Order: sequence, then C-alpha cells, then structure tokens
Amino acid sequence: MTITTLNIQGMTCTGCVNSVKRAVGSLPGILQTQVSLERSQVTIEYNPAQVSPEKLKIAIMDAGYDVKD
Ligand SMILES: [Cu+2]
Repeated sequence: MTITTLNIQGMTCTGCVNSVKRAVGSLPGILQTQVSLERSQVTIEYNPAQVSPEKLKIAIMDAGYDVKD
C-alpha cells in the first residue's frame, strides 16, 4: 500500500471535507482517507495497482477543489 498527502485549495468547511472524502472514496483501491481542514491536506492510503496519484488529483479537482503539488 502507498500513502500520499496532497495539498488542497478551496476547502472552507466540514462540508468541503466531506466532499473531498466522498470524491476520493468513490475511486477503486482506496483504503483510508483523512482530511485536515486546518492544514488543507488530504492523506490517502491506496493500492497503487488500482489507482494512481493522478486519478486521486483528478477526482478532487472534479469535486471542485484545486490540488497543489
Ligand atoms: Cu465547504
């Protein structure tokens, strides 16, 4: 398993946190998603055989947030 942390722009409330969690959780191969509103970060544990970091970013951006590298 792989763990990655992404910096997110545009999260302002717990509704945003839940949107990001849902967007990431809808992908295959996601084991755990932790979102920090204070740090504007999401930490994702995933199976790299099933999902790529690029797909994680796209899912978050599709939900309406920006991902900073
Ligand atoms: Cu919000």
